Amino acid sequence: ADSAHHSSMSPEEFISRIMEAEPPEIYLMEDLKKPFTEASMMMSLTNLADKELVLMISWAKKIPGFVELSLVDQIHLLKCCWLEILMLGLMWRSVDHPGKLIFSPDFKLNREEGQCVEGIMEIFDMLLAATSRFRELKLQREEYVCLKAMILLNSNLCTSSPQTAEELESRNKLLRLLDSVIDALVWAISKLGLSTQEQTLRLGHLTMLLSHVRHVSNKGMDHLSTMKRKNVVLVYDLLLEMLDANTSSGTSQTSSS
Ligand code: AOE
Repeated sequence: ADSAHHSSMSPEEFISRIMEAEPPEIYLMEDLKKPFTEASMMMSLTNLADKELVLMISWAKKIPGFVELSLVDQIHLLKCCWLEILMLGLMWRSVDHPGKLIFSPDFKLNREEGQCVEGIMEIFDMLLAATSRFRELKLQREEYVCLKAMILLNSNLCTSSPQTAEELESRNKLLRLLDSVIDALVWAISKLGLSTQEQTLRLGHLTMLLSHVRHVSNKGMDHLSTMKRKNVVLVYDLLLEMLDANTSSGTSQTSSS
C-alpha cells in the first residue's frame, strides 16, 4: 500500500498524505491548580511536551520519504527542530484565540499567567506576536501542514556536510523531499483564488514567517536551558528507539500511535 514514491506523487496527493499524518489533539489531563507556581507551570508544560514529542516522531515517519532518509539524518532533523514544530503547532491551535496560548484544549494560558515563571512572559509575547501574524494572513490548514513539514526538512540543511556516499545520497533525498513540500505549498496557495502576484507574495510572507519561528525557538531554548532541565538524554534514547523500530523492515501502518 506504501509503494508510491513521493517524487511521483502529485502535490494534491502529497498534501493529503501529510494531512493524514497530523497528530491527534492531546489533552494534558491534569487538575490545574491555579494559581500556578513556577514549578507547577513548568511541570505541566513539560508533561505536555513529552506527550507531544512521542506523537511528533510518529508524525515525521508518516511524511512520505522521511523514513527513506538515513537514520542519522532522521534523528538530526528532529533534534534540530522539535521546539519549532511544537511552537508552530501551538500557534496554529491559538490562531483563533487572540491573546491566548492554547497549549491543549484543557491547558490555555494568557500572557499574564506567565508572570509566575521567570523569563517566560517574553517568550509568550513572541509566540503571541507570531500567532497574530498567522491570523492576519488567514493561514489555512493545508498551508500549515506544509510549513510544518518544511521546518522539519529544512532544519539541518545548512549544518550538515555529507562526507560518505551514503550521507550524500540521504542529503539528495532530503533535497528532493523539500522540493515536493514546496510544490505542495505552492499548490495549496494556488487553490485560494488569488492573482498570480498575490500567490507569490503569500508564499514569500509564509516562508518568511518561518525565520520568526526559528528565532522564537532559539529564545525558548535559551530559556529552557536556564530552567535547567536534565532528562534530555532520556528523550534522545526514546527517539532513537522509536525511529529505529520499523525503518529497515518496511513501514507497518498502525492506526493508533
Ligand atoms: C511550545 C509548544 C508546545 O506545544 C509545548 C510547549 C511546552 C514547553 C514550552 C514551549 C512549548 C514554548 C516555550 C516555553 C516552553 C517552556 C519554557 C519556554 C514556554 O519558554 C516546552 C517544554 C519542553 C520540555 C523539554 C523536553 C526535553 C526535550 C528534549 C528533546 C530532544 O533532546 N530531542 C532529541 C528531540 C526529540 C524530538 C522528538
